[in-house]
Amino acid sequence: MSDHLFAGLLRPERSATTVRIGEVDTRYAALLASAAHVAAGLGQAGAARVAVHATPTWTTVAGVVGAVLAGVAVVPVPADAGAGERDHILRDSRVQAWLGPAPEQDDGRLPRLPVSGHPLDTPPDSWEPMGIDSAATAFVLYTSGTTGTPKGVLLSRRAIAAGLDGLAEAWEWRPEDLLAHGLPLFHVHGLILGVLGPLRIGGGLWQVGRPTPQAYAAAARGGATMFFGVPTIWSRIAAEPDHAAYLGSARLLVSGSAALPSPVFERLHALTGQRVCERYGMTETLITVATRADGLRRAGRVGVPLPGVHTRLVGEDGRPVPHDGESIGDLQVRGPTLFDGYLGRPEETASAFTADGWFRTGDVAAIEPDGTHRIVGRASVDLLKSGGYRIGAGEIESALLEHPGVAECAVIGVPDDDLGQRIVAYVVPAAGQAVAEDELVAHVGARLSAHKRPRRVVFVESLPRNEMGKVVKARLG
Ligand code: MLC
Ligand code: AMP
Repeated sequence: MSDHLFAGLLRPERSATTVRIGEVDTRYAALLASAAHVAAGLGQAGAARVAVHATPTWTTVAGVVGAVLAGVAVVPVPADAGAGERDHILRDSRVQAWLGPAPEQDDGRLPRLPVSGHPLDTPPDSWEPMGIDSAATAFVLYTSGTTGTPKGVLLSRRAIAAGLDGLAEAWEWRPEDLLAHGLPLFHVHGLILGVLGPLRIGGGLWQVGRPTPQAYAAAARGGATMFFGVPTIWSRIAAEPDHAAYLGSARLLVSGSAALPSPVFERLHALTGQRVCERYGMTETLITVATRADGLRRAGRVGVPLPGVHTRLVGEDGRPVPHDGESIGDLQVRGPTLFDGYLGRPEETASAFTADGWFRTGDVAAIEPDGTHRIVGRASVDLLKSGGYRIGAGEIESALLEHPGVAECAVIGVPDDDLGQRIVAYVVPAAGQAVAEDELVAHVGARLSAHKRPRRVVFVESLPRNEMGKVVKARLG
């Protein structure tokens, strides 16, 4: 079966729809023309999988859209990735080229395929949109697990189409909408929902740059009707009543990627008259559960499964947990939005699913009798969420252990009003080594993404361990 991901973009009557990416303010027609040049170039180069240095810029959007038009899989490389993480992603994904500019520090090993830095008016003469197999991989998104290096999540065109169509239905997302956000363009939230979402629907897109309260207020004044944000963004907006007030004109404020604290929900309601619409998802599953635009919006509730998605709760004993709103269990999901596995990791893929084909989210939840979900937390202390970014404690611990001044370490997430969780590293210094906190923070930043740097390093003589010798993280912090 073939399917075009950009149904909206390919409709000529939408050609005047707004596309604003930072300073570039243009229209769908120019994005399509620019992307067609990229697609034509990819066809000539014969690349099947390319890396995009996913800065929040026009070249990223034109490059990604061009690759999707051409049926070439994109591997977004986080804009702030350190050398170690970038090398891992490039090696593990076996990309054949950079599409658009490579990061400054790149070693030049991969060829670079050009993407125009500004919108083009006309498509190449010879280019026609092709039907692409909907089972083909559209993206390989790298994401952290509890241990080890980030894994490449294979997302097909059909999973993305199903996820976006489900959200369009749930949120009554229409071509008349103008979506604004300031999310990074290398994750599900900012890239799949925040860029491909409006393009599939035929609605306007406005990436505002840094997601400050001022920028969101300016977008509201400029006619944006829908806003996406992670809870950190919403909590910063809630702290600035003058800017928040402008969002009262929006049709829908949406929060996701981490739990939205109830006081932030209430404060935004008081300031804007809007109840934020919360939804829940993962890189591996896309968005599976969402509050509907016409549904009851309550603090702490993330809504109901999207069309075709099924969810269930399983207890520690493996038995079903009742959907009574009180009982909690491990949340498992099934449906058309799921990924096709971790690239090159069949064992980890197999263990992510139950024997009867349900994906284990690793989140703990309760489900009300009417199907409304409440996310209670994560089963593992080793998977953190800070500013909406998913961060594996093990990855930071491995990076710290590469420093000669570190003998042992343990990384935890400490509750934080702004970020949800703040990364704190407990470090036992190597005998005879003097090491400073700043040096270890910079050491992590040079290897991993900037947002994985510990906010604090606590030096200790030893780590608390149980009788098996395993570090007991509950006794830290
Ligand atoms: C940060 N800083 C540090 C530091 N950590 N400095 C020293 N040591 C450290 N450890 C610096 C930063 O570089 C920045 O500097 C300043 O401190 C403030 O950083 P911050 O607190 O992180 O704020 P900010 O940069 O404003 O970022 C907040 C944010 C960001 C919310 C904008 O976290 C963000 O974009 N989050 C979105 C994550 C996301 O998209 N997740 C979706 C995953 S998909 P300076 O100089 O730059 O100011 C998914 C599926 C789903 O989850 O359900 O959606
Ligand atoms: P990621 O793979 O980066 O998309 O992170 C997925 C994780 O984000 C999920 O497993 C949840 O732990 C968390 N998450 C996403 N949305 C929400 C939400 N609305 N409430 C609570 N946690 C969320």
